[in-house]
Amino acid sequence: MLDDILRAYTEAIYNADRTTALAVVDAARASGVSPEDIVFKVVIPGLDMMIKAINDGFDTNLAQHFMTAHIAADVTDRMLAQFARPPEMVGHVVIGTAAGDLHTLGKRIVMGCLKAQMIDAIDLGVNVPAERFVDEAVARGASVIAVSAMMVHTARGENGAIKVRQLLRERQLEGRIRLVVGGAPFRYDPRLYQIVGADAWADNGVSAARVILDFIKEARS
Ligand code: B12
Repeated sequence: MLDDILRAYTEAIYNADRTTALAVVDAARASGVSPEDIVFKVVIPGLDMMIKAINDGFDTNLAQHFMTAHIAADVTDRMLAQFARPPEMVGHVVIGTAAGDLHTLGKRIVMGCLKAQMIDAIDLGVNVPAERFVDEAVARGASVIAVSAMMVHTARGENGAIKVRQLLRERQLEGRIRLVVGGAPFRYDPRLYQIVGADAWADNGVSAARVILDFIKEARS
């Protein structure tokens, strides 16, 4: 039965069809499938299939990418509330857009991908000052700060990732907290992440989740 549910769910997300994806999940719950099975045997495998399609260069588009992450985050949030035992998060990340930047779409996709991988992604919103990234990361025990910047001046600017790096260094947090960046300017110049002092970058939500998960595992080992 789970195979049929996964097939129907995957078809819906490939069609960027949120209504059908949620209906598949609701029908599965009504027929007795547990919230844990929905997350681990439907949502995450569905996301993995989309990751594979993107990596293999199949003809996936932004709507599919966006809706997959969005639906995954939505369903995961709803199912987590129904878990028999609270699930163990694999780690914590603070994420936001750089100071001066109000673009939200990319960050939302990344968050969806993180949540579906059981990563506690704490959304600091848009136009986030560097100090706040660092303060919140410390307060929330996050092992990764994720900065999204869509414009050249917010990606390279003095108040963005460069300042976050400076603060991490000054407060001697570099061994504990990794800095990951993303957004269009990093795609145009794949060396830019090093120039702004980040530990890594990723060009989409799926690879972002992979890079961040690797850093979380490294911090736990
Ligand atoms: C939509 C959009 C807007 C919308 C934003 C709506 C919203 N709620 O987000 C609105 C209309 C509000 C807007 C405003 C502006 N925009 Co605008 N905008 C865009 C546009 C068309 C698409 C951006 C987008 O959403 N892309 C889709 C998402 C999914 O892609 P993404 O952000 O790259 O995210 C993916 C990856 O980069 C990665 N990623 C993203 N973040 C992160 C973070 C981490 C940690 C990791 C690992 C990965 C990662 O994963 C994501 C998912 O796959 C771009 C053009 C373009 N083609 O990029 C211009 C663009 C970014 N905007 C631009 C400009 C100039 C502006 C304005 C200044 C315009 C104006 N004069 O007012 C304002 C700036 C407002 C501000 N202070 O931020 C310029 C920037 C130019 C530059 N070189 O710096 C662009 C490039 C357009 C252009 N060609 O001129 N914009």
